[in-house]
Amino acid sequence: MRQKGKGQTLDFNLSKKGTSRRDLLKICENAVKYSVRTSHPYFRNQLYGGVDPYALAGTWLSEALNTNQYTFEVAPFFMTTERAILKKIREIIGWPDGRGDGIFAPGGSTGNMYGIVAARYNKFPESKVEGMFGLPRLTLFISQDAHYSSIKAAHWLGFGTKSVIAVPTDELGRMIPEELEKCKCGAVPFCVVATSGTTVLGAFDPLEAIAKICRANDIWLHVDACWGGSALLSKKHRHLMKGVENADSLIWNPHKMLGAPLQCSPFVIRHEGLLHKCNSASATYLFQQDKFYDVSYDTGDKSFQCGRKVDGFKLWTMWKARGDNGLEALVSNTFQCAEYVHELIKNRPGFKMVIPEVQCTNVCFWYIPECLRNLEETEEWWTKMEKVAPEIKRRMTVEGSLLIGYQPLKHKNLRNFFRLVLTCQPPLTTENMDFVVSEIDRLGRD
Ligand code: ABU
Repeated sequence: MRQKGKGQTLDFNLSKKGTSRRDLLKICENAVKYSVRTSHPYFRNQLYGGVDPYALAGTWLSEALNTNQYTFEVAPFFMTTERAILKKIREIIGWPDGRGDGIFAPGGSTGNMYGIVAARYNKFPESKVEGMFGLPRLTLFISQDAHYSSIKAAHWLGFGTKSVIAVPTDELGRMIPEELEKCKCGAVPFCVVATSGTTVLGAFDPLEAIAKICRANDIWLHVDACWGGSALLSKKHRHLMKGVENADSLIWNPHKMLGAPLQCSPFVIRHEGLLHKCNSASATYLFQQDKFYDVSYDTGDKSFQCGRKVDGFKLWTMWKARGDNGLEALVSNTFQCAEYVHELIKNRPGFKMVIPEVQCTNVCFWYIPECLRNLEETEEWWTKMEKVAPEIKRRMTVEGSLLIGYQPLKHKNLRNFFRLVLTCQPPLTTENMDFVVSEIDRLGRD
């Protein structure tokens, strides 16, 4: 496999003979040269970007120490830091004395699966042994704007994607509690996955109202806070997740807004003991109960994985370095930049907002080239408009000045629009926001 780079051919083949140090160095240089600079302030393409330097140092250290996060005997320091950071997260959620349990998951999709499995186990503990045999048909509720991982989980967990009901959302993309109430029909409802910070619009589902419905109907409430969970760190913004303390479980991705290196996905659960009962397989070569130390530090059996990377330490390092106040300042700055750019775009000719207010730190808008301005928004107009974002994206990718994503939102009948994603690293400024907007204007010229 040979790929042509600018002015040189890159050799990706592997051969019997090794490679000299000089050539290896060249390969390293090329890896850097041909990789996307995701830490550049204008990489705003995905729900991650930038890296926290303290967390990166933590990652380098744990990678170099190369251990496995399943038992205290091979990872005493990291098992202790994981325990500490999970407790801190539970405290911030508002669970009394930070009680509960948790585990770092390999990403948000798996974190949602942890919540759904726990919900099923909680209602039907026999499912661990019997699987779906003998169980009634189950129903899982998500919102229309929820992340697709719950649908994948329904397949992987064997109750099937037809058992997932997508509850309608309002104009901002938030689950409508009255619609959830109406949906609770037919099969046995066992879990609602509410979202704090939806992938595209950044909507926060109303957790308090949803929790009330869950409580009244004995339904587990799992919160997918992968994207928006960082709002909990900011006194000014944590109201977006009002009612979160009623959740039974929650997944958060500090590798998204907060800039922890990928991946960093703490899953937490309010019910002590359930995670272990639900997931344990009691491998006797790892989790002997007659060890000489406190085996509650051997948390690996709560996970569905065997080998597990040290993902908690990077977040612990960042938190230790910055403290609650430092993290709050970063999150608040990011929200402020989102509010600033929203106002800037709202009042600028050629830009049209998709939703009227900022919810999380994604800002969604259309760019209207001059030839399409001040015209009636007919079907023909929209057919032309939906080609604009892909073309501007092509131009920005080729120039390399900026990278932001676009997408349609079919269930809301929204044609291709831009989603500008703001994250905490590197800390953004209003000047950065001014540049993003004027650059889109420049790239979008007819
Ligand atoms: N896990 C959802 C992230 C996808 C995105 O960056 O848009």
